[in-house]
Amino acid sequence: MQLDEVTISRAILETHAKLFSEYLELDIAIVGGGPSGLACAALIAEKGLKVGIIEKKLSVGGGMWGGGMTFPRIVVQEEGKRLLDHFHIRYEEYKPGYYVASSVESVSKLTAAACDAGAEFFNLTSVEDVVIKGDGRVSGLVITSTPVQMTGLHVDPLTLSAKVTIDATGHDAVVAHCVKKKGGAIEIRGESFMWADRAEANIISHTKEIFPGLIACGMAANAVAGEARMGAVFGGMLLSGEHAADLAKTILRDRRG
Ligand code: 48H
Repeated sequence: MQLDEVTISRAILETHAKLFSEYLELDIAIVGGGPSGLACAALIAEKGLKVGIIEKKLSVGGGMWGGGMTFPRIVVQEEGKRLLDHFHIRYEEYKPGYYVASSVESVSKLTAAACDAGAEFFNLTSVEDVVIKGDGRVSGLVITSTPVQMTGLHVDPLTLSAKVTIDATGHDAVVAHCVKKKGGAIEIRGESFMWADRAEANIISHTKEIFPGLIACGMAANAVAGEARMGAVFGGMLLSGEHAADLAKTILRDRRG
């Protein structure tokens, strides 16, 4: 078979343009493809909802790739072990209740699970603002190409709509800040000191709808709530992703009535 360069280019352009156009209207927009966003995406998409993950960087995985201080291992506590099992992530028990997994395997299997469940990825895409109209809820996202953002070129963004948005942008809680910057009533307390036990115990209660249509998930949930950080223990990230998925489903169901 002879390959034609223009056909290769057209294959990429036409298929992605079609997908992108289709995914401009989402059930759930997940901003940030770190561990909490990936877990959330996989667990919502498994239920047949239309989920898009918008990730600013070239690769998803966020702060999980590097494990603890570049040692590519993560710790997951007892409560999160069932999610390691769910995503087929292998682990060894270091001490009772402390499970250690490869950070690379963890990111890869979470990503594969999200793909297999039907979530779509939009990488190199940065969220820079939100859509809030008369009903007062976050109903969409303003997105731009990360290279455009990085170079500071004056190029106008595009917009997508989402029934529910999940802020899974980690320490920076970017979407929450977008809402607050334009006068939305969100109190962002900022992350507190390292206290792993406390941070992990409280992350589920902080994973909630922080503004109509917007759920804070993962490290963003603790950052908004003024909660402690936890270092390289990741059970809370997976459990927060799971909880955000359940909340999003409930919001959609309640809105349908
Ligand atoms: C699109 C964006 C934007 C934007 C950022 O940081 P993450 O890994 O987030 P979590 O919450 O899933 O996991 C946190 C964990 O990695 C961590 O940092 C821990 C446990 N720290 C503890 C401690 O003590 O330090 O991923 C967030 C993702 C990244 O991939 C960003 O690139 C992406 O969000 N992102 N995507 N538009 N504007 N901003």
